[in-house]
Amino acid sequence: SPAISVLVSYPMAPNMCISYFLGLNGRHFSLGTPGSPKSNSLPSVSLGEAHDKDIQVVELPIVDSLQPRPPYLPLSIPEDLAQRLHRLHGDPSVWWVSQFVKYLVHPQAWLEKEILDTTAKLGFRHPIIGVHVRRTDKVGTEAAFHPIEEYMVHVEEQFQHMARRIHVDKKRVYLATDDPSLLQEAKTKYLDYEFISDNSISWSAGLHNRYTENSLRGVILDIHFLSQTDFLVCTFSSQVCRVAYEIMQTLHPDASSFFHSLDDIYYFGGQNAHNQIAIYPHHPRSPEDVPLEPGDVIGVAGNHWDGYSKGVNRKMGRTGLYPSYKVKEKIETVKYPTYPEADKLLSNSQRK
Ligand SMILES: Nc1nc2c(ncn2[C@@H]2O[C@H](COP(=O)(O)OP(=O)(O)OP(=O)(O)O)[C@@H](O)[C@H]2O)c(=O)[nH]1
Ligand SMILES: [Mg+2]
Repeated sequence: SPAISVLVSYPMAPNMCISYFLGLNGRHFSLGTPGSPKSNSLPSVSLGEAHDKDIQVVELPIVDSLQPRPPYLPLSIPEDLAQRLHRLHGDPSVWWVSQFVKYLVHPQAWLEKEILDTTAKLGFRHPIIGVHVRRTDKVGTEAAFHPIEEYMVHVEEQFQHMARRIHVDKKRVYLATDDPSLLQEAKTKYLDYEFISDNSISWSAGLHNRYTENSLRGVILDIHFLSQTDFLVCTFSSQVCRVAYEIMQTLHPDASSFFHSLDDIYYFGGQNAHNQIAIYPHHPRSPEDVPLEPGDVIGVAGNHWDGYSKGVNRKMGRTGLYPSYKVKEKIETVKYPTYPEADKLLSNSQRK
């Protein structure tokens, strides 16, 4: 059978999104000559499963530029799993994304060794809370500045919750950041905490060193350790923390609530519309509020984390605030192929 080429097309912007590989989540294929250097010179066709075996070039563009937009992009979930997922997981959409991430980030032997060595070197132990502080190019462009104090309020709160369930021998924080001055600041301000962090990784994450192999290794380790923590305090506007949160889902039955984001709600870059459904009526109490009737569909823009969310009531086309508890998630389900033959292969190999 012909070799398959995978073309990852992504604009060479500084925003080289870590999530580009998750274009795999869709099945948008381009036919063309294998090895052809320019993916956009290829005629693009969306093909169904039945034709997969003849595909020679698989194009994985930035998700935002997928055209036409397939229904199976995040945040949708497979129809055959939906009922069980709703019962077992607080955020079925992120669970589904995490299944792909689990497969894609599986470490090779050298990385596995490096992870083990670094775990020992840093003294990474539980209980531990992961704090990701995204600074440098992000601040003032794509996200606001948040001082360390804002993160630590939530860290302290989580440790207090934790102490009711388990013995907290030491309040440990895994600190991942692209701001190398932050570790010292945190250590000076929070003497009763143990900060676990490799400051040389933060130095390597600066704008001038970022696109080096060493820096890549650093951010991979940071994401790994964040994902291994018991709770994340971060800004979901950063892909770094969202990937850590996704990986975290693969390590627990339901880790959907193991985070506090100072800004965005969870999203998958390039996702299809994220909608909610009103379950209670809302009569505006201020001009900023948007009215709700049960059943109204709201396109959610964000959670203000003060009891209110912001979104557009699609029925009336009006944007405004509404109490977050008055809606539930509207999770789209899509008929995915179910691969019954894979189950057979699995049971055959188990019998051997
Ligand atoms: N080691 C390390 N690097 C970081 C951290 N936060 C950000 N970085 C650096 O910042 C880069 C972010 O890369 P971008 O190319 O902007 O990727 P993105 O997907 O847009 O991610 P965000 O901008 O964070 O949403 C990473 O590749 C790292 O080099 C961190 O906590 N640790
Ligand atoms: Mg970026």
